[in-house]
Amino acid sequence: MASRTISLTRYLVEQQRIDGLIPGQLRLLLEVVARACKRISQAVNKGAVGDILGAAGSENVQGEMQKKLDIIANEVLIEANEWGGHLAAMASEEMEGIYVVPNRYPQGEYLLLFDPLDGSSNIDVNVSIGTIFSVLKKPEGHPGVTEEDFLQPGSRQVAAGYCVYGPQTTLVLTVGDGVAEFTLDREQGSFILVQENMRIPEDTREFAINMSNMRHWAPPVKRYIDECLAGKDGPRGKDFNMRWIASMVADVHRIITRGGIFMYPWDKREPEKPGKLRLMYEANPMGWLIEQAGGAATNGMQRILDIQPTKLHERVSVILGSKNEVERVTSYHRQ
Ligand code: P6P
Repeated sequence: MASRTISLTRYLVEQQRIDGLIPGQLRLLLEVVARACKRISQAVNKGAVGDILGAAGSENVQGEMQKKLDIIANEVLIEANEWGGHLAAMASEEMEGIYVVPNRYPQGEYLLLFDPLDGSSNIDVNVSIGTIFSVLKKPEGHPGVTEEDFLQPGSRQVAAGYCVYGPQTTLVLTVGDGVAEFTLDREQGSFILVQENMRIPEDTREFAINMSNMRHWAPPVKRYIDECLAGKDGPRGKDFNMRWIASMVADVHRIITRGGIFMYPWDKREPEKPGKLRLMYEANPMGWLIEQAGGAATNGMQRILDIQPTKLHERVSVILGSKNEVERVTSYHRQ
């Protein structure tokens, strides 16, 4: 009896054959990223045994203290992707500028952006973390590659996904034809398809936000959360539950799996910054995945994927998840 399991490789080959959405070079890119995620998963799973927990003693471009695993994950993704000939350059949360593929390797037509290990504050306490990635095409018409080539709105992505390093190691990705989920079978060493066409319920009773920031929120966000907290006797007429893992990958995976709304809104602690999360390698890939699964993603005023970036590490306010809830919060911003 032939195996009924479909590996990531077989899924990508079949998708390529069926709808041409995955040209050969993009299929190669996605397989290389998945292989890098497997290696990151092995490193994460070692924990203290691998002497890789704790601070690296350095800061990243965001001014955040780097963990050893942040740097390891970044290096794994760079080394896995630089020689294959599918990329022109990469950009990472952990690096100030872009990483242009060295001349000793062939240059490709894709640009890869990633947050190599999102949720770093959870690494040392054994809570789920993950890798987020986004793929753009290098603009044609000029030789070489510059940072400006990366500054494309999220609607121009050709692939996006994340890998959650949790009780399972799960890869979720889209190339614009719905969202597919793969779980790592460590015995085979392969990502196995477990779900296609993931769908987010349009309504939810579960919100995800860091409540400790409540006093800093803008009125529309405060109004929305107050209504949720008022429960069935309040204007929403139903009780809500709250989850906040402080790992965007884990919160988004829960929402893609069972619905919910995730919010990291602007707040007045740093009024000059539009938000904490990054547009290019957190909000854009997650926003496209959420939309491809039937949800919505805005910054409170406009669709995340329509935002024209002005710099590589641009921050943004993020409201994403179950469509009807995101539309409600966004409508409060417009009143
Ligand atoms: P806070 C992790 O550092 C992260 O970038 C996201 O993964 C997560 O949703 C958010 O920040 C958590 O932020 O302020 O609650 O620690």
